[in-house]
Amino acid sequence: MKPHSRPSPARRLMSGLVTLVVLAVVVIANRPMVAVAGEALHAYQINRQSYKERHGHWARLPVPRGFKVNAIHAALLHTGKVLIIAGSGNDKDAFEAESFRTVLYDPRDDEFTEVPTPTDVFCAGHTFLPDGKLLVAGGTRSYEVLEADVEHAAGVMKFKNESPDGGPRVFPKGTRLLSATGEVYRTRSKVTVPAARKMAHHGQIMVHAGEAEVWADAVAEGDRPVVDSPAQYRIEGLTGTDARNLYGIAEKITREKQEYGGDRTSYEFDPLTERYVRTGNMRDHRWYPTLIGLTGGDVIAVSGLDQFGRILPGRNERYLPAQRRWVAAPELKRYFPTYPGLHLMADGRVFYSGSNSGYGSDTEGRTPGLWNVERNTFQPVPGLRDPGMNETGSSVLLPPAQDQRVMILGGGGIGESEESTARTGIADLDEAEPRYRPGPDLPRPARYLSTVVLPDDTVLTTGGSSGYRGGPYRGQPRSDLFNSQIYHPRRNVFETAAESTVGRNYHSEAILLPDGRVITMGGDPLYDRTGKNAGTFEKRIEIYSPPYLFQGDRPVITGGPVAVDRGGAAVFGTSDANRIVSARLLRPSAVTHVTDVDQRSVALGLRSLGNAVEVTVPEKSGLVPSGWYMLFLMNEKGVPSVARWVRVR
Ligand SMILES: [Cu+2]
Repeated sequence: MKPHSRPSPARRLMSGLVTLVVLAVVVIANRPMVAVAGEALHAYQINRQSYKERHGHWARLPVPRGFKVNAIHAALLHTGKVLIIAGSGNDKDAFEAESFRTVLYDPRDDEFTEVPTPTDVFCAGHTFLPDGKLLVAGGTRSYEVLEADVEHAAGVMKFKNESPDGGPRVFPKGTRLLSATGEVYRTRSKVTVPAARKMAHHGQIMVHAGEAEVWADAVAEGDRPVVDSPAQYRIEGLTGTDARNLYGIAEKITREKQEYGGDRTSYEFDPLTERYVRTGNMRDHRWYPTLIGLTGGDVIAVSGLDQFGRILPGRNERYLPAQRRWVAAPELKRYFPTYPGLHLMADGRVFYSGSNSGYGSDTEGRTPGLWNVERNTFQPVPGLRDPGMNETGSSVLLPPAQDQRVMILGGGGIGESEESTARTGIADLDEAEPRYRPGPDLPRPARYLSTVVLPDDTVLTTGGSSGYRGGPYRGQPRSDLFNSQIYHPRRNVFETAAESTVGRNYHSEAILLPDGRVITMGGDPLYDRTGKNAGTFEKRIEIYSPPYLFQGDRPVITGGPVAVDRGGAAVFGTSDANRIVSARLLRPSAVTHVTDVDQRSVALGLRSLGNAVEVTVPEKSGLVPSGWYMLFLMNEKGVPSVARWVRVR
């Protein structure tokens, strides 16, 4: 992408004037042509070299017919390909047909390929492991049922087994339970109830009943089978001691909305074989969990809805990569809303920015803070403006990661609130008592804003909408945002970038490509253009070329090692070593619901060696977690090389 040389200012002014005069003549001669002329003028302006140099340029990516999927998740693999995961793609028909999708996109030749998707990974969590595989855990076990569609009252039935003898008991799907008033309920799936356990407690033998939960639906329609308070239910067909030992208990049986249910399937996606490989299941079912790697190499899964759509009450768990299995982590009990925005800090603590997506208590778990995952203590980080507007906001570890500063951008009120905010806040987590300080406001209030760390220590922010899922905002039926901006941390300002042409709200994502461009995908509006009918999922893809790609020649990395040690140095060949002013390792993104725990940019020590540069990698694993990175070299004009993939050990 070598830009042509710039014409002289006088020539550019002259050609611009000629175009304007021509356009003016067209407008005057033919009034209905005004709109067309306006578009032509806009197209002319954004395609000028001088405009691209200042604001960058957007282009549509043609997607072949069979590969248009609902991009719910996206991750950049160390093979250079983009993993785009839909699962059922928020499409109930696809879910019921078990049509789950994943595609790979290769930005080097614009090729798409299909990947078999074994289960519904829609709304799973994910993060890269040190070996470059993508851990994907959770997903969708059941779709939501809106209140208006609940004809049969339903509830979660807890089967109890008081008998320590006779082993586990299995009850098939459709098992009938009876209330004291004679109402009948049927189980939605098979349930296996473990035997009771005998435990010695202060010298006494105590019996703990075995328990297992299952959805139960009333056989009769309407409100009569609704039960508002906890009650016990008889299992039809049991007699004698069985009838005494085995029974059901439900907190309530209602006609309320049934939330999405989580799944506990877990995979490592292998970038080399391009396949999902099963690992041990999670301990809990999780829908909307955040996965984050810790300094020791373990990953934790945080928050999520369980298989009955209930938010997990602080139960988090740990993945042991060497054993490919999940273990309970009661020592990490802490309540967060779903998809919490978490960032690994240099000292191993986890910063919860406050941003989150979708579900959770109005009050609990909403305070930003530093989570010490060794001791399970939490230091609140105060000072954030609009503290009630973090849902569907985004947060990012500002570049370079050494600064230890996290920025939160936008967000909205809890639930389907129409409120949203333009505020940003920045917390310097190196301070002993860190607090959020105001950052510059976004041009417009924004939810679902994507943030992408660029190799030149800036952050692209793009997409989003002011209203809930692109819907009504201040009297307008649709509220997608097309403005993009680039945040400059050193100067603490947003600079206007070229406007995107596709609106992206809920279920959208943007990630940095190894060639320095940014790909944007997805968007899941609640309504169509008129605001009256259901929206359709946005399947178009755009690619943004930042201004640094229009400044002339790019540095070239000609060679170097595939792996480097943390704390060590490595030499990379480059033709113009004396022009290289900075080197950065960018960890590839793995993003969903604008939550990108992985992305970070690490500054490297740099020494010129004539026809090569020597770079030094920082020592702290909290700063440079083990894994694959993109090495970018930047010249004195801020132009990055195409990245070279390097594994940090
Ligand atoms: Cu979602």
